[in-house]
Amino acid sequence: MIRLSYFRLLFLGVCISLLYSCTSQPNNSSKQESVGSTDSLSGKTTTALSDTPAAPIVSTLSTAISCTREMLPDDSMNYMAGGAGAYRPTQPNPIPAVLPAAAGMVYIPGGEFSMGIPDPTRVKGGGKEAMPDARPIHRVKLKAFLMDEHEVTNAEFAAFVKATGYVTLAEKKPTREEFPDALPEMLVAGSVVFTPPNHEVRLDDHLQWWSYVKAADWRHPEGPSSSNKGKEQNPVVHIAWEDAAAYAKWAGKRLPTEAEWEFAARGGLTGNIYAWGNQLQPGGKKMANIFQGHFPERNSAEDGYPTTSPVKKFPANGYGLYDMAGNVWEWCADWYRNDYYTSRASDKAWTDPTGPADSFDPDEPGVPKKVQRGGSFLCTDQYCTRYMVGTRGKADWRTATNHAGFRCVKDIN
Ligand SMILES: [Ca+2]
Ligand SMILES: [Ca+2]
Repeated sequence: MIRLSYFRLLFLGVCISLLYSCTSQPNNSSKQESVGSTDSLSGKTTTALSDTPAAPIVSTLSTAISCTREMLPDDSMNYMAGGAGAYRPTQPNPIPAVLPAAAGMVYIPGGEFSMGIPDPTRVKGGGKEAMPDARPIHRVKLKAFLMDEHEVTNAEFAAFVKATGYVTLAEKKPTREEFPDALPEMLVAGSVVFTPPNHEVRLDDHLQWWSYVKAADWRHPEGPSSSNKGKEQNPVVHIAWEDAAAYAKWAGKRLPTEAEWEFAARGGLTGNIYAWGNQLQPGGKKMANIFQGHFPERNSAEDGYPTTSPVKKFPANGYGLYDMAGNVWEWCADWYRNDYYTSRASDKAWTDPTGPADSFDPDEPGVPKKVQRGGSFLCTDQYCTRYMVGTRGKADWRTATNHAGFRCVKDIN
């Protein structure tokens, strides 16, 4: 990225005239020490009081930050013209002197923040989708909670299966009752796998790179001849929503609401495009496992990972959360409706929202969908820029794929 001082000075001049509410305040939040007696493989946790006093959560972000910081002048103006002026400062709740904690989880203070994203097509690298489902930007207020610092791994999920004998949806043979029109050969256990063509294709038909693969499941992420051995620290994949919810319940946790997920992903910042700021690769540094090359046929994997990466290989955000952009999509508790944010159009702060009562996606009416967030190793500005922090994803809640997993949250009693 070009980061010439001349442009930065010019950008500052532009922003002084543009910014009114699109700013953050000095952050007074705090970072916890990891304490507790949780077995990191089992995922089971017990909330315990840390005897470690609170320290800054966002220690490097204590100076004033605008939602257009580090943008070039055109991007800054276009971001504001796209609606970024609706952002108001993230205001975290007061931080207790002694933080509740559980091993492998981080304290998210909750508070008020502005949720959603301006039209990203206006900014460099913003992709081709205007994403109206993520507007209007609206105000949300949340209680504090704990969140897994990383996506649930294969090792953690294996411990769950070992303890419970749980069988995922992908491992079960689909029934004639559920799919009355399916051909007999299609009624086999399996899951959806990214199977890229060997040549350039139009991007208007995702079936050109997605296939239903017999016997693909969390132990066999690319199909029966593949294995997750050696990938114990990679996020588990081929997880339907009910599988994620079952794991969360066993672990004494739950899936995050969409609002909790976004608050956590923003890491204390206000209105930034990414979980870490406004440059996809600040100083040339890869910040997330996404897709490089030419989608879908040529994955150059310049970030080191053509598929999933072990968790925590890329920098954490301001709250100490890893892979909130990319690696695998993460299931949220909420149903997906494309018009849900429209119902939030108000100056009031919506308190602890849990999403709409039902699901509707005009792209596939009649298919119940849950929210997924954060994008995956397949996201690129050529096709899907949903590693941008305010964007929304969705998926059939009974479909598993090899680029979707989850992480959990836990209430603070
Ligand atoms: Ca990658
Ligand atoms: Ca992720």
